Amino acid sequence: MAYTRAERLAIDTYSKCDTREIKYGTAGFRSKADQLDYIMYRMGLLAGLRAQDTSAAIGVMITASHNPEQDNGIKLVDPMGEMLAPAWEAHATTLVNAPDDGVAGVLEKIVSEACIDTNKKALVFVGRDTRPSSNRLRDAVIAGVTAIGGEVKDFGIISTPILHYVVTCYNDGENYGKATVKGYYQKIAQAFVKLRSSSSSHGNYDPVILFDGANGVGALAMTEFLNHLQDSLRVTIFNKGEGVLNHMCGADYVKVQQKWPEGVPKTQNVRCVSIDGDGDRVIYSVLDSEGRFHMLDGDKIATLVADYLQELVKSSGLKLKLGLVQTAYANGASTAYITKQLGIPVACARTGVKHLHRMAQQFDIGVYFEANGHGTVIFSTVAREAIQAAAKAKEGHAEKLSQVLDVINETVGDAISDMLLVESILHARGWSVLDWNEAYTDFPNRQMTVTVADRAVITTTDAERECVTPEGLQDAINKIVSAFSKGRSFVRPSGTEDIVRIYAEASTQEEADNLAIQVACAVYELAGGIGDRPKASMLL
Ligand code: 16G
Ligand code: MG
Repeated sequence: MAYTRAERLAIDTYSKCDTREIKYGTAGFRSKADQLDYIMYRMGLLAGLRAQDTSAAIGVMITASHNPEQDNGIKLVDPMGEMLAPAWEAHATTLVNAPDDGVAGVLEKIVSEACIDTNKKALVFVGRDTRPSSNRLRDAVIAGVTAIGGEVKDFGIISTPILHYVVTCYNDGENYGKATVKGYYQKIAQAFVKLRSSSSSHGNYDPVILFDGANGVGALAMTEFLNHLQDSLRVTIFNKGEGVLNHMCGADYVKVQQKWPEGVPKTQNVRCVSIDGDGDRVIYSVLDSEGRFHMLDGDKIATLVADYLQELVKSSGLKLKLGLVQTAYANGASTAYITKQLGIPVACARTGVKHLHRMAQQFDIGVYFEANGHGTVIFSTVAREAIQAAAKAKEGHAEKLSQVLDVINETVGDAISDMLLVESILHARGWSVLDWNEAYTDFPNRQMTVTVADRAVITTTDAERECVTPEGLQDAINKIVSAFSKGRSFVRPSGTEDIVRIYAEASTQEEADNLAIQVACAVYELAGGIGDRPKASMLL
């Protein structure tokens, strides 16, 4: 097929406005929204080819997640809800970096390299977040898909996990569930309500929740969930869209700033559930009777979930290998608790859900969470079948385990499904959020960022825990860390922004702050820092 028409549109309507080389990053392309039109158009073209390549529907999500409202981004979803395959990330990068009059050539090259039958149907599912720019960018994606003769099913404003869910369901012949937005709400909500009615323990559990919707799509999703939850939870939704998206609220703000979100009343002893701008991350927090702030992040959720699932597996007499996947950002206290107290194996993956997801597949039951609240649980086919058989035979808690399985959105991290899972476990255990928080105490930690001329000079190994280049940087970090009690620190180039990230952990907050500043200075000196030298006022 000649792609003359596709190239014509690339030149006339979606002309490239950027000459910088850009790369399909951790979660696709992300930048200021006004620089994205040509990228969206080209990703529409690519999604169409990928659909022909896989003979399946491909998902396109338009969102910049927790980034500021003026940003936007795009990520492609492969047939079984996974992130785009690495070979296609490379195609995406090539296509986006081609000049306008090189678009047809790149498309032809992809077709020949991947041996694509271009007569095949190309079906693309498109979803978008609530950003004002998402509407326009959606049109650019549609223009791309249709320029190569493909067809679009536009799901409108939906959360990222809903898009992953409908793509998966459609492509697996609706085994996993109905491939509709309504089907998503119904499956997860019904499983939750059923699980709750079969569990009797209440103890310190209280169904009252303050929900921080980050002024984004998650607030809409929670509103819809409430229509299906039959009053099992008493949720009040704040930051519904009246304020600016992700601004001083939402999961990323609460996690990084370690602060209660703006816009949510400071009611003591009532938990707040914060989600991010596209509804795939969740963070819990609470103010205790003295008004002290406690945060329960992805690590705390992972430990709660892994511990509970392990208990259900054991009591059902099942021999399934359960493991937990974290990243270098996992608090050291959580890793120690999981391995020493719970006896559950822990693996460490590079940042980015796709890396954790792949590593979690080595277990029968793989629990994976980033500290930032992004994660889920995945079950192998063997595990799923064993659980279902044991549930039928009414062995131990197998029935409960099979109900838990239905509350989980396995296709990708899903803030609300994760929240419902946490609520199910707290309810079953009869725990308040403060009871849950007592499992272990986080080591004080701090994050910082440094801007350098070229962040690619920093390369890492050992799941980003060690720097390979620039020379001398890791030695410098080791030396700095050795002076701190219980010190740990690592640096990595961000996959979503043009910055280097620094993480530091130590036995007091003051030490963690100092450690972060010293390591940031080492990065600044050895990796070509630009702008102001790192100082205390730049701590995140
Ligand atoms: C993206 C990733 C998230 C990761 C974050 C790291 C997905 C779907 N999302 O949001 O998992 O934690 O990037 O950002 O993979 P950074 O590279 O800027 O630190
Ligand atoms: Mg997100």
